[in-house]
Amino acid sequence: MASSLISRQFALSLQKNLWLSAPGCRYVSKAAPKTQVEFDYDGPSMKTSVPGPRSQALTKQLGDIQNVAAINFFCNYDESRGNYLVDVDGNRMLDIYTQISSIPIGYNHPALLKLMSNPNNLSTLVNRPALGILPPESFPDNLTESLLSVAPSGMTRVQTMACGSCSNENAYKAMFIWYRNKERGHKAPSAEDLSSCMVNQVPGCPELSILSFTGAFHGRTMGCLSTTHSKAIHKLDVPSFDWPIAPFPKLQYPLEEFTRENAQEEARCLEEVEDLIVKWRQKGKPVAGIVIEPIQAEGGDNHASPDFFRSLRNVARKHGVAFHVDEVQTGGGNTGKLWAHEHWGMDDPADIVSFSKKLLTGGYFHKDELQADQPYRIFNTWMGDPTKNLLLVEVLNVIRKENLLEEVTRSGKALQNGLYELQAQYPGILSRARGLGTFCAIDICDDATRSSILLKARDKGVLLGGCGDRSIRFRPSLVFKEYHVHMFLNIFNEVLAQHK
Ligand code: PSZ
Repeated sequence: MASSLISRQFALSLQKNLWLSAPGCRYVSKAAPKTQVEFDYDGPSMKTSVPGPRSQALTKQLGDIQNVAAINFFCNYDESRGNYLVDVDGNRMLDIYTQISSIPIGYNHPALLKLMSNPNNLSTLVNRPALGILPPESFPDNLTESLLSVAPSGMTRVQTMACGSCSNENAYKAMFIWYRNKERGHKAPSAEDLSSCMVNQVPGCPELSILSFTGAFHGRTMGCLSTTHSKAIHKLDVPSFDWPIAPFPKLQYPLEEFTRENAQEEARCLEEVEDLIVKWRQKGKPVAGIVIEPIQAEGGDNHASPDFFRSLRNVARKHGVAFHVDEVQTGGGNTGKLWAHEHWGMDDPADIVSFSKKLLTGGYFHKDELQADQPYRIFNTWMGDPTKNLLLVEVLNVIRKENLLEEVTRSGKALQNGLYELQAQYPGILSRARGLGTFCAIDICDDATRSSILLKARDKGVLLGGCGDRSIRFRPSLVFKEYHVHMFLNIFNEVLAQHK
């Protein structure tokens, strides 16, 4: 099947461009020439409104088995290519949401199809190992070629995991274990430690905390959820740890125009972080770690300056608190760097950096000191999947060979400029355009208008996502070129014109 996909794509790339800018449209973004994206389609092509009849029938069928209220539509992953997701009704959409920001180099990239059709990789696909006890021979080399080749500055160790939430869950555990070992002077735990932990009591289960920020999203599992504060529905009815929550800076955009006001706001938040660390120590629930996203994604694409993060990292160091940077959504290249924290320009940016999504496997990098002192303290059956590392090696090769981070920076500029222009043209609808690379967002006047814009854009063949109370976020894959940006801007303009 994989090889038939490869041969078919050449035929598909010859298909006629079905997308045209609407006549009479005031704003027409200048078309950039299409560059070598040979595995891509030429534009959206819509046959039905979305979800179409086949999607609706499948939703009904699945509805007898699961809750389907969140399902948008069903997909045809065989036919999807590059920047285009094809649905089961034959609609082909320009995908600027990419499976919640988790497709690194587009759908069915030829390099990945080739890799998966190589018979030498079959046993990796078929036999999923319990990695913590029985890894395959190729595993150390594979980690070196994939994740370690992009390790954040100062980190030489990585632990793979299955998803973003379980990466953060285990990163929190690593911070607690590190903190208690420090407190015990690296001595063996006492008999009381060992017996009390068996019944969820102190001192074995200590009163420690993780400091997080208002608006943060770090996952929905039990531990992570105590540090997630983006939407009530994520948290409702689930018991939570009583841990400190510091204010995340509320900045004014464009950032360059409000440097003084924003610096003041960031200083206020940093002060609050230090206050909380002191207060929670006094309260008997010391902060063992701080967790933060380089750009708060689910919470509404909230930015903070490199200065803020550098100072925060120093606050953590000063108080003996671990610093965990959650790059689950920001990692993988969308910001124009493989890791968003690279924009801070630090040699020692963090103690732990967690990832998932575009990195295909979950996991976290960590400093040597954050390695658990004994086996089975950070452990579960799968602890990642070597198939994903195999794919990641190839993804990183493509990123390097095709200079995709430079491309992202270029497309990002075009996207940001286009959003500024549209914002000037539709001041009643759009505000607060912001972004780093193609990791962009814009606010819509209210939630109802946002929903209507998202649906109309989808019916015109553009897939976007929301975040925060009223933002639209842009999360294309790394093969989203300037050509695609202009195609998107023209369609978006048509949609906005209908809302004026
Ligand atoms: O609704 C949801 O559950 C969503 S929508 C987007 C996400 C989750 N993102 C996942 C995420 C993240 O953005 C950050 C910064 N940290 C952790 C996670 C959790 O990753 P997963 O979903 O793989 O468990």
